[in-house]
Amino acid sequence: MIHEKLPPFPAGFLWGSASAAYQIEGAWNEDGKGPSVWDLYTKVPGTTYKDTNGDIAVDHYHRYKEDVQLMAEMGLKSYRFSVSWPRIYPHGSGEVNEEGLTFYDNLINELVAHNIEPVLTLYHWDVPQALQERYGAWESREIIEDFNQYCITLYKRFGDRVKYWVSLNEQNHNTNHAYMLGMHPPGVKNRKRFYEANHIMFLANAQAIASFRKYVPDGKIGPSFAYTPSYPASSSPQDMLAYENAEEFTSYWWLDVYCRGEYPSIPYRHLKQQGLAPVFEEGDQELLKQGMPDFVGVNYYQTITYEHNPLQGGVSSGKMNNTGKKGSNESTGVPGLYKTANNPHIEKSNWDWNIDPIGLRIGMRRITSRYDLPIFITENGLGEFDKLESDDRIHDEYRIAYLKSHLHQCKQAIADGVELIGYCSWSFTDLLSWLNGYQKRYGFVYVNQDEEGGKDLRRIKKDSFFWYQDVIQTNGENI
Ligand code: BGP
Repeated sequence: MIHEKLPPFPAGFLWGSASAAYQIEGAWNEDGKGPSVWDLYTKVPGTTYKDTNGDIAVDHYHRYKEDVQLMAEMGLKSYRFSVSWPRIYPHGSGEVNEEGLTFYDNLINELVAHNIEPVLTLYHWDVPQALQERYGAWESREIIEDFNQYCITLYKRFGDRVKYWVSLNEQNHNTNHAYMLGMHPPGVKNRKRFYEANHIMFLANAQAIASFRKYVPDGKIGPSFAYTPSYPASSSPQDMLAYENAEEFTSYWWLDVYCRGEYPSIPYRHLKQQGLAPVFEEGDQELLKQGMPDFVGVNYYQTITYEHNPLQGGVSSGKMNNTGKKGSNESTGVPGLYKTANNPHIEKSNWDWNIDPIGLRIGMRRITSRYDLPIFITENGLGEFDKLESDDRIHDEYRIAYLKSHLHQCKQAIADGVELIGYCSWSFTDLLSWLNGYQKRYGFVYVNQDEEGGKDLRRIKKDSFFWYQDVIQTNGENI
């Protein structure tokens, strides 16, 4: 579709930016917080880039007022952050840590005082270590009730001021790394356990949404999905089939459950034949149907192109670029289903992520056609090396170009008929990347922090800060 004229962004559009507790807060063992799985995992040598961990991160816990001040100066309309579960329940369940609740109370009040809509993520990967030890966290159905209780505690405490909620952040990405690639805690490589843990997470997500209806009846909730729309490497029927497989197994497997309460039938049957399909217990189907969201949260960074992958001798997992050395990414796949391929039409970042703004429009259209739900972009951004100049400036014109081109495609998608309610860039300040340390930066605000530590953590506005400030002020008129 080529539109002669593009409509403006809707009034009240949630111009925002995002973060996650583990990546910004630090204060990992302060004020009664218990450890999360990440607090332990990152201390095992070799698990992260240069063995970085979130003990200090960018010290947002102690500097949240300064950070919110910067958000207000920028004119942000919304700010997405996550609550650290072990800060609220140090032992995963049982006794509530009042000091943890107070921290988020203060943060939320600060946001509201500056007319910034808080968007609260309930789970952004930092499950309490206590639950990992007690019953294997997401591998036990016991977690459904513990997660539900934790969510209810937050609904009751913050539901009066927080109207936008994200249930689970990137369940797909997190479980893929945790149970297939062995790169997130608990570091497992087992397809059966991957599908079982996912099923339990789907149930926990549905239960949390069902409770939300009771406690925050005027609020809106949805999961944030790491959506990486698929392309075929060529028009050969074999590549087309690989692309269909990829879209079913890497996208609809999650989106269908979130938005329809059902697994897509073709992949489910395939996994069942292989003995890998998740086990349904009585009541599961009904519960999944209770988890229908108000919006689909989309975290979009790139598209991925797929090609035929033979069953015998096909590619499985390959090396991932976590160093910023362009070209070091290797093909990965599932033999008999698909493998990733290079897309020669698309530029790449230094971490080999495909820069594809039109892919965002394509993805949003696919979601709209299939589920007809509003979309909230809860993450989108460019991770790159930034250079701090001697005059304390950061000229990140590459980030401006990235964000501008993606926002332009949002406008196109709105013209296509996508109901887009908001856009949160990733991220507001620079922060700790789970596996890539501090050198892969995403923020509008530079934080003087690196892998070696010991820096003063001061905040410095990048050129993109002023650019986004203008975008918000003009409601995206010049995009
Ligand atoms: C998403 C996560 C974020 C963030 C982002 C950038 O998958 O939800 O927490 O980390 O990706 O990823 P990375 O830090 O690996 O570049």
